[in-house]
Amino acid sequence: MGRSLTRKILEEHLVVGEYVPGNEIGIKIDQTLTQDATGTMAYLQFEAMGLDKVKTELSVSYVDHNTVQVGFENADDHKYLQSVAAKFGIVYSKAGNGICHQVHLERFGKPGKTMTGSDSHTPTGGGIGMISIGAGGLDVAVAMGGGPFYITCPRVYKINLVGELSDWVSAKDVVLKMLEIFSVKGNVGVIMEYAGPGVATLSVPERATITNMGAEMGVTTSIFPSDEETRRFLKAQGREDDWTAMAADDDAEYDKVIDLDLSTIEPMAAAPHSPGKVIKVSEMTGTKVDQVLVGSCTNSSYKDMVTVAKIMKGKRAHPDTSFGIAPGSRQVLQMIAKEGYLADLIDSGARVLESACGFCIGNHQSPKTDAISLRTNNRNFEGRSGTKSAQVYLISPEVAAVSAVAGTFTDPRTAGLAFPNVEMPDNFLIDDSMFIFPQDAPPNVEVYRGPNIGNPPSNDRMSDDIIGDIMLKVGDNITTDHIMPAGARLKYRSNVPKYSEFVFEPVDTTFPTRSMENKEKGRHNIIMAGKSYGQGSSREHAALCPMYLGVKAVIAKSVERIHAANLVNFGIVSLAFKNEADYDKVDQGDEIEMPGIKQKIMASEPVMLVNKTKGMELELTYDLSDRQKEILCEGGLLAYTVKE
Ligand code: MIC
Ligand code: SF4
Repeated sequence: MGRSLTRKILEEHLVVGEYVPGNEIGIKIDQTLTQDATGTMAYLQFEAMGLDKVKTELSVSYVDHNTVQVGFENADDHKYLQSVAAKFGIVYSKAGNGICHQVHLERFGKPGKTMTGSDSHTPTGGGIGMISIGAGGLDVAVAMGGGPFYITCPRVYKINLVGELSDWVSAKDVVLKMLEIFSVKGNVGVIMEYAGPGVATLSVPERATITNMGAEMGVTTSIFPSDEETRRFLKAQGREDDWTAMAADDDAEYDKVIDLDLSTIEPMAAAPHSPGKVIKVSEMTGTKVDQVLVGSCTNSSYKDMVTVAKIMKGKRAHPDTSFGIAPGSRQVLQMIAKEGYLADLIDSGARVLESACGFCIGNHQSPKTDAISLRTNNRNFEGRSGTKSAQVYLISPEVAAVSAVAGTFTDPRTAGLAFPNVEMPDNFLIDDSMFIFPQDAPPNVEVYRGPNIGNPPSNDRMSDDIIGDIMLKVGDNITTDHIMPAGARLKYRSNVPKYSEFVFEPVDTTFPTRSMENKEKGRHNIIMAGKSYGQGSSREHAALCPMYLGVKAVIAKSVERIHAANLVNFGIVSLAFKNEADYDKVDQGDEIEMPGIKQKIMASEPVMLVNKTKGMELELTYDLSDRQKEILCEGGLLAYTVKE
């Protein structure tokens, strides 16, 4: 039996374990990326490891999330990141150079390589044929230090693409269709491998739109083969030498195969408040829209922006609709400026936003109360836009543009417009002057630390028993945006004590004070949750800040992959009820004991939860590798790594 493309790349990089789906394996990482909102912690942790230089082929530090710079904090962080990059041999991408995933695809992505990045949309790199996986900052720091990166050896699904997209239907609609099929949960431990004749009809940035939003399905990553189209893209980026052909064997084995006929897909949208609530745009036509925003790492490529410009040319955004565009990279911005498309967009009334994450992370452009906002990004969790009552729909650039003109939700197929056929350029504009490349033998670089930057707090070694209280009980689908909000709070990412004041802010503002008080009494804090806890972002602060507040355990029906790894990395035990219905037998405020938990976990024995308040005992389970058990015992990955 032949091998899938996923298996080929993973086997070539395998350093720990055996390629058996479900097993924990360690792989060698060729490239890493970080962004500023997770990067400061990742580099503080890297510094704590005491190495002189990164050991990867390439590590890039992007500044794209916190570029609003209200107050000194963000700018201080940028300076810290720049100095640390120079010291440890990391490429630094200055603020204004663009969104990490878009820029990395343009300038550094290489077929057949492995990458991990401290951002959940790192799978964007799958569009160019890489195994590119999102992780917490600490895992990325370990990979920068040359340590293996651990994942569950995946089950691989083949998505066999056939046919061709109709006019006005684009890559965003393909991935929304995928979300309709696979939903946002139940896909942990899976890699989606795209194949089939339909692949050749999609350009690399279109493929990247599809792999980018694989993150919303909760998969480990998604990947496309590297073919002639990939070569064409790399050649146009002046990097043809980086190209290699990569594909699965014809007789490759897969855990599941589904056919997706591109010609049957229609313009789609994800309705509030989940990327998994997929509907057809035609169901919404006529609904008034208050805001339309085009950008983010999902849909901000040259092709996306030119498509929007061609639709908007000679027209105007509706007077009642605020219309903004954020090109994904400086390359895209420079090209659309030089080719006149930017002028068409400005003429149409577009607000030109910085090439950065911006609106996608709720850093600005929060819509009005109860607004209907149409956005080309990938997440529409409640409140993520900065306005709790806003109804955010995720749509394609084509739907965005026609709806901005009409002022209502519009199916582009019925808008009576000529289809803007945008060709991929033969040559992209190449100007790498906003990267700062490290010198081979850097002079003594002094690392800059502003007053907002503090060393990450450490955890104690795991205690023998957990004796404490259920401090919070939440339901299904709690995202990391619920646990550790970004937006206006993003500027405290480098200051854990301050940022911890906002843990669970959208759910229960009393959580931090209650938890701190309980911790000071010497009791342990426990969180209880339903299904798919910790979905969304890779932000390790969603584990690090609860750790700081004394959280020792999370009992959930299920935890999403990156968050589960982050919990272990910060010494928080993640448990589940043996009998899921026991979730209803424990309430917030209940006094809990887990006697001998440390010894039981080390001996792979079941853990008992003694509910002192209700006078009952319930059995808990856990799914931890031997390595993860050791990490928990040490109180987290940093202590474990430094000890090794
Ligand atoms: C996001 O889209 O939620 C973010 C902001 O890019 C996060 C990273 C972060 O919280 O810094 C992600 O996707 O991992
Ligand atoms: Fe930035 Fe949004 Fe992409 Fe996250 S999803 S990396 S915030 S553009």
